[in-house]
Order: sequence, then C-alpha cells, then structure tokens
Amino acid sequence: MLIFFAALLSFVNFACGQYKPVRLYDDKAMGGDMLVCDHYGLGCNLTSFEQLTLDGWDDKVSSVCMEGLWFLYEDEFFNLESDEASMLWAFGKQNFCLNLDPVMDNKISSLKYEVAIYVPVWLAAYDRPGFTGSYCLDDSFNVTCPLSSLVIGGGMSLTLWDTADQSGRCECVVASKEEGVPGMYPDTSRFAVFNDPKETPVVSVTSGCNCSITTLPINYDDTSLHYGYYTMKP
Ligand SMILES: [Ca+2]
Ligand SMILES: [Ca+2]
Repeated sequence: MLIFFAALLSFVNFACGQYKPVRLYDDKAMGGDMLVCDHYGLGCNLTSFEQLTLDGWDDKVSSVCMEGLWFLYEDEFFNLESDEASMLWAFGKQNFCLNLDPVMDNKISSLKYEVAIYVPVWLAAYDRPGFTGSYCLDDSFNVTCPLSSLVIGGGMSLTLWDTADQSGRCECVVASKEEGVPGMYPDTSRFAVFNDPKETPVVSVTSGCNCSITTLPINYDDTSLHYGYYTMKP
C-alpha cells in the first residue's frame, strides 16, 4: 500500500510538469544543429523514439545537455539487437552538458529517458547489461526476469534476495552518496552474490538495506561527473 501511494504521488508530481529534456548537438561544446527531446520523446519530430534515423540525426550527435537520467545508445533499439555496442548514461540535476568521447561521438542511434527511478523506493532493473532489454520488476516489486543491469533512485537502498521469503542469500544495492544521484550498476560484475544472473538470479527485492553485504554502484564516490560509458561484452 505504501509503495502504491508513493508511486501515485510521484506520478502526480511527474505529470504536473517536471520537464526533463535532452538536447542533442551536432558539434562539440553545444555547437551546430540542435535537437530537443522531452522525456516522452516529444519535440524531436521522431515517429519512433527508439530511432534517431527518422530525423536525420543518426550518428551525428557530438555533445549533449540533459536533465534527469538519460541513456544514449550506439545502435538503434537501445542496443537490444547488439552484442558489442556502447552506451552512455548521464544524469543531470539541472542542465548537465558534456562532449561525447570518441566511443560515442557521432555514433548515437537511439535514446531513452529513465522514468522508473523517479518513483520513490524504486529500482529500474533490466535483463540485459548496459541498461537495455526488458524491465525485470513490476509495480509490486515482483522480479520477472534475471537482473543484468540496474539503476537505483537517489537516496534509496534496496536488498536483493535469492529466495522469495527473504531467508537466503542477500546483497544490498544503494544510490550514489551524492544527494539525489542514482546508483548505476551497468552489469553484474561488481556483485558478490548475484554476479551470475543465470546461476544465482535475484528472486525478490525489499526496500531498505537488510543484509551484511552491500555492493556500491560504479558512481558511488563520483560527486562531480554524473555520466559513464559502457560497452557490452560479446
Ligand atoms: Ca557531430
Ligand atoms: Ca550508431
């Protein structure tokens, strides 16, 4: 019930105009042509938010600015059909800008705004590394697929369990130590217990940290640069 009301509250908040745009620029240092997308993908003249090709922006972006958490992918369809593609995650508290490294410069083909972490006590978990694939948690915190990458909302901590009744092995995941910044786990390589989603899948998730093991996100200590690149391993 608590989670339901928290979710409802957040949705009202969100629906009442938290505009979370991303600005894409053809040149470095926010130069050249600019394309603006909001968190629904509106404003960028895309008939599909999953591909930039429709607007002549495929493999063109060289610098970006954003608010909220955005995922920018080298290939179309969020790298879903790729084995070795790269991606960039970037989080803007306000207007956060960066020039793209060579690994992603003039390569972005799809992008996505991550809404799930703005629901209080929420985790965005995917069945593929690099923040792609299916969402593995439903609204009731039921785990629906093997977690292979995850994001935990700012200020939050959660416990992952290998049993449904929270009696077995466990591991905590937490947000960045900087206020409001999500914790990023682009794959399971950091995990002590759940580093092999096939061998030891997460079966249940509970709110708060209730385990002696805590695995920090890659950006836990990073209080200045709110972004990172990730390349899928073949
Ligand atoms: Ca360019
Ligand atoms: Ca591309």
